[in-house]
Amino acid sequence: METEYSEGKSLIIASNRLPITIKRNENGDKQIEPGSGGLVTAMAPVLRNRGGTWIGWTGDVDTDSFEINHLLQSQSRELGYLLKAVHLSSEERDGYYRGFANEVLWPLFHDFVSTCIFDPDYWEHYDSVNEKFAKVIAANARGDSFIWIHDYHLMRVATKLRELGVRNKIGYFLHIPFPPPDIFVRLPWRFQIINSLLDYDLLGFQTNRDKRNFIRCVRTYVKNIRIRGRRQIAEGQIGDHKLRIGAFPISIDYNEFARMAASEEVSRKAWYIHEDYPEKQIILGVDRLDYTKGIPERLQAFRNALIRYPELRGKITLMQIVVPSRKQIPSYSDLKTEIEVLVSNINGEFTDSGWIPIVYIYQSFPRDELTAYYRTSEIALITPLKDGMNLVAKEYCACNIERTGALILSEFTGASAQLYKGAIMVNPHDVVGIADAIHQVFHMNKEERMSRMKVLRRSVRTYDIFRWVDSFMEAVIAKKLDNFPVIEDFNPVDNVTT
Ligand code: GDG
Repeated sequence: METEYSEGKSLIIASNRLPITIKRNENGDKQIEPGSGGLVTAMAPVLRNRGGTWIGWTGDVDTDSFEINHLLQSQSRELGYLLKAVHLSSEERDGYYRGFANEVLWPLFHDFVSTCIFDPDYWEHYDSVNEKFAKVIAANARGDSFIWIHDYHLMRVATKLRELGVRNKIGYFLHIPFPPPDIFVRLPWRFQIINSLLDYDLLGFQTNRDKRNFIRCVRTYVKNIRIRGRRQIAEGQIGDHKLRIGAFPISIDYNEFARMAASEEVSRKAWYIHEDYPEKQIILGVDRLDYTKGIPERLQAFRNALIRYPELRGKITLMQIVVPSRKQIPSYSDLKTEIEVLVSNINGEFTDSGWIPIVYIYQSFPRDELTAYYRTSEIALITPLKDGMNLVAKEYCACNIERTGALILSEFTGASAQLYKGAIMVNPHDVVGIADAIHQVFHMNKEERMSRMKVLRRSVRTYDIFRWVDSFMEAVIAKKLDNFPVIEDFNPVDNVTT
């Protein structure tokens, strides 16, 4: 899709973190390594084509800003677009990032209301750091720049930019779910947040459900707004300000994952991984350490499957990869302990000669190694209690080049809207239902697996990350909004067969 923006208007991206990591070399000097996620891959050519700028925090605090800016400058030359840092003090990091973003918005938007810590100091820092971001953006924006803000850390940025007199078009994409009104209402700063979101020109959500939740909140808590609901993209007006509200399910660089999975190196790695588990089906779980990902419930479901279906013992191995995350937040280290106790109890209960039921890995892997795990596993078990999208599900499908893998997927992931036709859908709170799904998939014949995987792979291939970027940018300026494909949410009633 060719858009006005892809034809030359400059682009500014702002996200909490810059797409880089700062490391120290053997001499102790700082050096920068570029990031490699799907978003960076998709945005890099667009940014490069128009000399764009990516603005964000480096992840370090109280740093020598002169030194960091200098390092970013030379990295920018290599990348072909500019990287600009927002520098934070340790107080700002604690209040804005660890506090308001990760102990208020993250749990609230994932329906974990009782986990929220509504500390007014967090809010003050969130507000002032959003202003700090806005100042850096304003200093780098040109008259024609399109400004694209990412995620829950930066909801107030449009308001701050407008206060600074910036009149450019500003888009916003929320990577996590948007809660329904009865949850959102608990937020002490609900009016500030919702009104800030209405300052954007385009608001993007992962699914239609998130978009509908947002519109319901707006209708409940905002006066004098008109919203005409179209199916994929709605149009709103408040005073003179017009905005668009759409669902844009984020995706992955499908071709890159499929290519990597087919490479000789990954094929070899995949073979070596499976060699240790002969004549067993590997069930793979890959998650950041996070209470939203449903890891304890998944382990309980696996245990339930071993109890109720003894023929599975010795024939399946759950390989659970947990990637370290947000270590400084106490609830995350409690979760780690809970998972480790469960793994050890289940292994203690069922281990038999030549078979350990659960292989637990607490580490982060290089991408090619992760791809080898995807490729070699017969089943992916993805059961978050709530997830904006879940890219792991899409990556598993892209890497399943033999097309004999099966995907068991939580109905509370954003990915379920797109993948429910090929996946086996489960309620992640229902340990018996997940156990039944494991049993069903274990016995599923090759033809059914292949026809399901074909549907999954086609969908991920068609709606890849490049299409996602294009459709978001197109939605800012499109004259007609009817051309955007409608992706219906999964409805559990579709699963009921009796
Ligand atoms: C948020 C939202 C939304 C995982 N382990 C390793 C590794 N990963 C990569 C995966 C995948 C990414 O991390 C995880 O993405 P998810 O989408 O599954 O989950 P969140 O981190 O919670 O992401 C989520 C997403 O934003 C995008 O909008 O889908 O709902 O919560 O890409 O491959 N990468 C490497 N080593 C690992 O060990 N290199």
